[in-house]
Amino acid sequence: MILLTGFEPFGEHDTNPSRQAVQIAARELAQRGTDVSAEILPVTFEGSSRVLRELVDSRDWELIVCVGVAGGRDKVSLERVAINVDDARIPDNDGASPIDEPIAADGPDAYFSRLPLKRGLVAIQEAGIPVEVSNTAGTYVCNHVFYELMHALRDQPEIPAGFVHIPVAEMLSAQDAATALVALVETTLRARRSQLKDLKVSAGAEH
Ligand code: PCA
Repeated sequence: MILLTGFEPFGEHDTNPSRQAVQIAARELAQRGTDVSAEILPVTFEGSSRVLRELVDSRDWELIVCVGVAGGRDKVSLERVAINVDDARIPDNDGASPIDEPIAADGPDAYFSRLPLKRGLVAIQEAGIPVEVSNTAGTYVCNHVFYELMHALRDQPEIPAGFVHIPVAEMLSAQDAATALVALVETTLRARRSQLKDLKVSAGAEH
């Protein structure tokens, strides 16, 4: 069973395309024989951690991908790294605005994604969807959830897990974002089942 999470709306966003994208992706993956649970997280530092940890602990997952929207981006962003800091640009949906606070006092400075990012990049390109590898997930609730996810799974290195930012719906439809997620999930499962290493494809960037 695979876990995909999206987020509720927040800030200036009346809807959050990550919610629709994970629901469409879950439906399409189910039609192709892969069981997926699509869950929605609150856009709060405290609540997202609590809900995510309960979900992670609720069963043995084969793969977990958390998804959020990134306002300024025009491509699907496969996030490479989660950093151990909250620095809120705007208050979360509880009104909380942590500034320069560690997410886990005893945790490492950062965790890397455990998704085969370059395989995902190529698979999503082949599906015709604009995509990049991103080296920052920001310092708001998405980075927070990404960090919490990897921290919760730190003793289960066999479970691939990571985070994807998608553009706003005006930039990329939820259907196209879902197509990208399906490609990422399927290529990750194939790589894991056949124990394939990630591809050596350059995706270096200045950001
Ligand atoms: N995007 C925000 C949090 C929730 C979401 O969808 C972020 O990028 O941090």
